[in-house]
Amino acid sequence: MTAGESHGPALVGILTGLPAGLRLDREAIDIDLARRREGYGRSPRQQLEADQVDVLAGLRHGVTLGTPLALVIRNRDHANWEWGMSPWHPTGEASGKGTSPITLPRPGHADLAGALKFAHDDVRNALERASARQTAMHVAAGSVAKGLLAELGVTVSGRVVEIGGADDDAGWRDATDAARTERDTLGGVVEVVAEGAPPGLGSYAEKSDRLDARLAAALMGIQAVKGVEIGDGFALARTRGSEAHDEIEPDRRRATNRAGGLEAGVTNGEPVVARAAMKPLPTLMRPLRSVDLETGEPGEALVERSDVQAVEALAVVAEAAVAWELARAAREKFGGDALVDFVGAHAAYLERIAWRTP
Ligand code: EPS
Repeated sequence: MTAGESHGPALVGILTGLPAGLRLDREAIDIDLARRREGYGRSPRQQLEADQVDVLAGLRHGVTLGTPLALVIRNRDHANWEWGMSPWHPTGEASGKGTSPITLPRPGHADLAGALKFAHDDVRNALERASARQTAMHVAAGSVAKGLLAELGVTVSGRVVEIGGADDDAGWRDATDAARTERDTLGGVVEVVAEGAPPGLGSYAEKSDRLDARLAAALMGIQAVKGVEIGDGFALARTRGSEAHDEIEPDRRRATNRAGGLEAGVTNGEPVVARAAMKPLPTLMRPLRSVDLETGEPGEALVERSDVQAVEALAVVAEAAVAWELARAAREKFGGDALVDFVGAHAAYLERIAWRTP
């Protein structure tokens, strides 16, 4: 569970279900948080934030206690919004950012639907929580999940596939530069691969147990994601069965992995492969048509500092989302209050199915 507004005092996360005895790697969490900020298309906001995690509960001397782990990441930018985003009724003269209400919703952001749904007169009350700023906490949680998965020999890594239709590093930069010059934004595609997951994570007992469904929900839950596919996904719909499925070799491994490591919502021992498609970001420096919610007059949507594209950040955030879901599935399968029980159950299971991780 997380809480936090983009320009409020802090992002908060409470992580439950971790076994006792897991040593957290503080540096690894900071590295993941820095990776999320580093993309070429990010806004100046990213130089402002330090994104360091403080732990408030659930950890002693760097080791989990098997109790809820409480994390906080403070928003440095809040200093510029102290009056505008004050949790309590602000005192003194209005100063800094966020002091006047926003009434011109941006197409593509939470602005209009959020203002209508929650009866907000100021669109800021909707956009602050919907903002992708909260992905910083999701990355911290994903980093913890990766630490747990590492105990089972599972690794998870995300990468950019496309930005603005370009599929190599130089093309991404050119496309980002062009969009910046034209005061426009871009989207893209990322891929996450998890290696070393044993067969048998997830289930087909109920549709909500299916790990592919859970991964899709986790990825679709990330801001600006409009499409998700597992393995060859949509391309499979255009092939024949004889070309679509991954034949089983004598050692029970597969020569191909079109299924993306998931059959019937259960891992099959091959790498888990998921892709997510991100739409172009909705805050445009050349704004689209909108309507003033106060006067009903046509107008131009809100313009404020934003990213040109955040696809590199999505690769890190998607990696965290996949790690979190895999860790949850592993906890369901192997249980255990203490890490030693969890790891032991995994080892016993691998022995029963005579499965060796590569
Ligand atoms: C975002 C708008 C921008 C992004 C933000 C997501 O915020 P700001 O207006 O403060 O520059 O920078 O992302 C982050 C702050 C972050 O840490 O990822 C939005 O509207 O979703």
